[in-house]
Amino acid sequence: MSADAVGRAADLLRRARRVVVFTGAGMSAESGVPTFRDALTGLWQRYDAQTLATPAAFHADPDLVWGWYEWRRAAVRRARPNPGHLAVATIEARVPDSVVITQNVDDLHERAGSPAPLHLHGSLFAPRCASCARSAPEPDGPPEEPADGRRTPPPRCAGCGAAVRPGVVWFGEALPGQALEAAVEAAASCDLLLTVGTSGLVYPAAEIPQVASRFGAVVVQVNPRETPLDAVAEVNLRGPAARLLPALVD
Ligand code: BJW
Ligand code: ZN
Repeated sequence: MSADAVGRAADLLRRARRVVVFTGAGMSAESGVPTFRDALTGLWQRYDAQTLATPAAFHADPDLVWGWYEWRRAAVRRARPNPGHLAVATIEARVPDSVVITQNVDDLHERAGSPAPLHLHGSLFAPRCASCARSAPEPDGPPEEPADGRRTPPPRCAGCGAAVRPGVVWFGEALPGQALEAAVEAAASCDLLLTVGTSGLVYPAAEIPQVASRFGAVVVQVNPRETPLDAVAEVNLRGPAARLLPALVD
């Protein structure tokens, strides 16, 4: 990674008045939260998305799906924000007109001090009824780490008695309308979009950097690997978020 590219990106960031930070799973990788598609460590290398992350999967085997998300919720509870999350919060504090848009279902941006990231793919911490959509309390505990793969029956809705489901967006489901609208609007009106740690493969979220570019923003990317977003990025910083983002705000 050339110091020049970092310096150039830092300069663009300093001059920007409206900033969007768009994040994916790579943002939290150095906090110990696995990504989805990385070759050795990605969740979809070890688990089948079709049997865990679709409405049909939950319908077919709610205990399997709920247990898997309980395991992930417990792992995120133990994780801590990394220096990259802190740098994002610093950008927000410096640039009043900034918006954080995340595909992540963890709460590490919030715990690093980002007040209200837009969660395009929902949250591990906002379960709701699978039938009437009433929000449900986050289950207590579990005190000990639930075993990976342990089936756990989901709680029942206090209103209608149906199963409670994780508050995340599964394949084939619509993204939360308000968050998506706010994200598109922020992307269309920013002057710099910083995309961090996303493969840019999952739509419609992957359109966000493309919208920013189409409306004239400069796109800066932080990712150790090539992605389809290289095509719209004016600066590509190839490296890990926890090292490169602090270098951008130093
Ligand atoms: C680092 C790093 C470090 C590593 N530092 N970087 C157009 C074409 C084809 C298909 C579709 C299409 N439009 C829609 C679809 C279908 C589908 C889709 O996109 N499929 C593609 C995979 C082909 N999309 C949907 O189904 C969406 N819904 C939809 O379209 O609804 C239509 C509809 C409208 C109206 C009514 C009804 C329906 C929903 C998508 C939901 C995605 N859900 C998931 C799971 C969330 C819950 C959970 O956590 O279990 O969201 S899938 C998973 O992928 C998760 C992520 O948010 C999402 C994106 O992944 P992300 O964040 O980019 O992670 P990775 O692992 O892919 O990449 C990590 C990156 O980090 C890599 O590049 C690394 O190099 C990098 N990295 N270490 C910085 N240290
Ligand atoms: Zn209900």
